Formats: sequence, structure tokens, C-alpha cells
Amino acid sequence: MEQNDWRKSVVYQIYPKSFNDTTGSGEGDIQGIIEKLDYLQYLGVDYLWLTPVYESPMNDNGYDISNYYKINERFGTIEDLKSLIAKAHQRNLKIMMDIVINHTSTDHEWFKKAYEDQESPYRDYYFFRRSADNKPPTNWESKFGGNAWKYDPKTESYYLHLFDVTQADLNWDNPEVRKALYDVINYWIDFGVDGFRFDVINLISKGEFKDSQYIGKEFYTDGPRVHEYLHEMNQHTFGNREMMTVGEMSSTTIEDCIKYSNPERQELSSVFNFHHLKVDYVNGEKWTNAKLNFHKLKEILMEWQLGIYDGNGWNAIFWCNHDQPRVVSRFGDDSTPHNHQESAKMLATVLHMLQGTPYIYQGEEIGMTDPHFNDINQYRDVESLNAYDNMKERGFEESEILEILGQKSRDNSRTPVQWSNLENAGFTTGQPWIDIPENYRSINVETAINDENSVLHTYRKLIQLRHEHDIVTYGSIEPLHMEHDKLFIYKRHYNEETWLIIANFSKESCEIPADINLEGEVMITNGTITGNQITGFGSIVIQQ
Ligand code: TEU
Repeated sequence: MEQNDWRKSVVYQIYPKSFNDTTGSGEGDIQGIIEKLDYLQYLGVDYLWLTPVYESPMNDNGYDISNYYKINERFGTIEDLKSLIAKAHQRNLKIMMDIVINHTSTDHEWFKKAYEDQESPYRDYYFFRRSADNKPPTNWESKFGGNAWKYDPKTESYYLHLFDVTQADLNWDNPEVRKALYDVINYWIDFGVDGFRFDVINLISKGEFKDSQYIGKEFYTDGPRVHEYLHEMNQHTFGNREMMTVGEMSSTTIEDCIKYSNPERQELSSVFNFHHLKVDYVNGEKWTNAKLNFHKLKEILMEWQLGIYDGNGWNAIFWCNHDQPRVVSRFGDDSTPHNHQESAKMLATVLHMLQGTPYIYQGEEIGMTDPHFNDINQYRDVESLNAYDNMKERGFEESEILEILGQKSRDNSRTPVQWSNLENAGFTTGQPWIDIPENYRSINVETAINDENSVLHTYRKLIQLRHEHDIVTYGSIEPLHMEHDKLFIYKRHYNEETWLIIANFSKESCEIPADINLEGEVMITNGTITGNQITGFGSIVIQQ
């Protein structure tokens, strides 16, 4: 296999606002990323995905772009970005930009022109609609709560926003819009970036505007012309270049994801899906208080592993990102230092031995936890604040709401990276934009580097295994003992080689089924195996 095949890569996600602050503003910046490049090289990752750093009013922390060609002053300048790319490349690190082209901020000049003048050609860049009875054109709901249509009294019409009211959906059916967006992508290719992450890219083709039974999802998810548009985008931009692309797919299907990522179709290189992270939802509802359904987690992960492999597509695999709670608090156990360490290592091992491209979200590699906020004033995220208001309106008790937010809020992952045990975790000399959990005194990068048994060293080793053994990238997968209540067991196969992976998701020790042969060379492990007993949150990878 090719030495520099992107498939062998590990991606590290940076949420710049919370990464590293060099100015004392309380928010991270691009120079802060440059400062930490040596650390990222030491960790061993290949790509750095920067969540949006473009000009933005920051109502949704940069996913509301007002100018695709400008850098947000809060993060630095275009020269800073140039320098980041050059310095990353010197260390063999590649840069992936986040491209948000399903919508723009309502501060974008296209939207402003469209809003101010009904005759403007920009009007058709978005979805402005009138309705006979002056009600919203459809009953679709915004993913951040409320109806997805915002009324504009001046023109007595509505515009569509599947997310915040300040994130207006672009009309991809208009060829001028598509051309303008391909220009944006080409600008960043010429600038020197190595790949792209496309935000909610499977929502770009809207289909019919009709009332819905499912908040509108069935009309715009994997919509009628989405594959045609993605192929066209590929051909006009990154196709035929050495670029890694990943599409963020909301509520998608295996069938569509094969189409998005099968190389023959020339759409994208790989896909994110979220089904495996909805295993602590109640009836598909996020704002609920529920425990992990372990069987469902295994079932969904394996269904996607097998389905995508068979269809020659490519999965992006992940536990964490800036929209999800911290995995160690969610599917592991952060209640004691021992369980915290062991469950973080076990979760890392299970994920990194799966087929696909693994993503590490900043801080995950040291086992950062949810902050366990207990006051609504600690929250910053627009989605969480809307959910709070909505639950209040529905009569929920304050304590119940805080419990649910504590479990599900996107702010759980947005607290600053814990670099050291110095004040503010070494993140800023100013006032951090969001509170930092007290546990930074023991859970921080500096302590982790100096402790050879830390979670960080497990991540380093897992990355190294992927780079050194083709089976981790290319091997097929065989699920085993899916009925087991505590153990996640699977094998990987490649040519004559087999690897066995066993992980204990419970805090109690557990017996490994007798038909599992434990002979072979141990590639990585945490906890201990005595006879056929594996300790709580233990995991092991055996080459056979
Ligand atoms: O997220 C898309 C998305 O659908 C979610 O992960 C979303 O945050 C979640 O469903 C809310 O419950 C992407 C970005 O990752 C997110 O940060 C943005 O807010 C969103 O798109 C809009 O651009």
C-alpha cells in the first residue's frame, strides 16, 4: 500500500476558541495553535482540522460565516494562518479547513443585499418565500428550536434557517450560488490547505417545501440533488488533487454514505455520521436524561463498519467533537481517578482499532471530562440556551434542566484545553470565555506527558500502531459476542493476519467468553487479564 495514503491518517480537531490563548483575551487564537505544533507532532497526528476561523459574528462560534475570504480578528490575521500552514507543513502536519456552505451568516453581504432589495440577484441565493395566509411556508423546525422560517415584515416573506435565525440556508439549486461556493473552496486550495471538512453537507439539496411529519428532515436530508451537487463540487474544486475531504452528514443512511465516499463516484473521501452517538437519547430526543444503551452502541457501530466496508466507502470514526459531550464522562466513568484513566484508555482503544479515519478532539487525548456545570449562567452555546428556554416553557424544573444540559450540552466539549496545572489551566492569562473544570489540576497535558501511564501515552501508541500496521487501516472487521452485556469484542483481518480486540465497558471485572482464544502478541493493553478475567474498563489488542 502507498506510504502516504490519506487513509492511514489520524486527524486532530482544533476548536480555536478553546485551544490556546496568546493575547490574554480569554479566547484562543491562531498563534496559540502555532505555539502547540511541537506538541501535536509529538502526539503523532497527521491532519489538523480547524473549526471555522473566518469572519463571523460568532452567534454559533464561527459556523455563521459573514465573509469566506477573511479571518476573524479574534483569531488573528490571514498572515497568521499562512504562517500556521507553513509551520505545520515543516512538521509534516496537514491542515484541513472547515467549510460551512449549507448556510451563511445573515451578516454576509449576499444576505444583506438579498434582504434589503427584493429585486437583487442575491435574493435567489437564499430561500425567501411568501405564504398565502402569512403563516410560515412549512412546519419545518430549526435544529436549534422553533420554526425554521423567519418572518421579514418589510417584504412580508420568510427565509429558511435550518439552524440559528442568523444562519440563512443557501439555495444550491441556483448555479450562481454553487459557482460562488466553488470559488471559495478554490481560494483555500490555492492558499495551501490540504483538506476540507464540509459542515452539514448532506442538507444542501432541499427538495420540496411541504409540511412534514418529521420536522422537515425527510425533505432536505440526503436531498434529491445532493449527490449530483457533490460530484459537481468535486470536479470544480478538489477532485484530482491530493486532498482529504470529509462530509458531516446529519441523520444520514449507510446507502447514501457509500455514495458520498465511494471513490468511483468522485464526491468526498469520507463521511461522519452520528447514529452511534444517539444511544443515550430517548425516542430520538436529545434533550433527555438517559444512560448509554450498550447493545445499541455496538449494533450501530458494527452495522456501519460492515456496511461501509462492503460498499467501498470510508468512515470517519470518532467519539468526540465540539458538538458532543466528552466521551469519558459519557460512555466511561469520570467519578474516580482510576476509573477515569482506565475508561478513557479503553474507549480510545475500541475506537482506534475500528476501520476508518479516527478523529481526536482537542483534550480527548488527556481524557478531558465534561465540566459538570451547575448554573445556567455557565452556559454559552446558542443551542443549549434555546433548549433551556424551551424546557422552561414546557414546565421542567430548573434542576432537571441542568441535569439534562450537564449530560448533553455542546458546551461540555467547549471548555478550554487543560495544558498545565497553572492558573486557568495554562490556557489564558485573561478571563476564560467559559469556565474551566477544577480537575485541570490533575488532568492536563503537562502532567500527562510526564506520566508514562497516562491516557496521552495510550493515544500516542494507538496512532503509532495505525501508522506501522496496515491491518488497522485496511483490515476487514468481524464482530464477536454482540450479545455480551459488558464486553465489546471484534477481530480485524488482513491478508494472513488477525488482530483481536477486547474491551470491558463496565467498571467491574468480567469473564472473557471461553471460545475466545487469547494467544498471541499483545500490541496494547490497559488493566489486566488474569486467566480469562479482564479488569474493569480493561482493554487489550492481540496480534494472532
Ligand atoms: O453541526 C450539525 C449538526 O447537526 C449537529 O451536530 C448539531 O450541532 C446538533 O445536531 C445539535 O443538536 C454542525 C456544526 O458541527 C455545529 O457546530 C454547527 O452549529 C452546525 O453544523 C451549524 O453550522
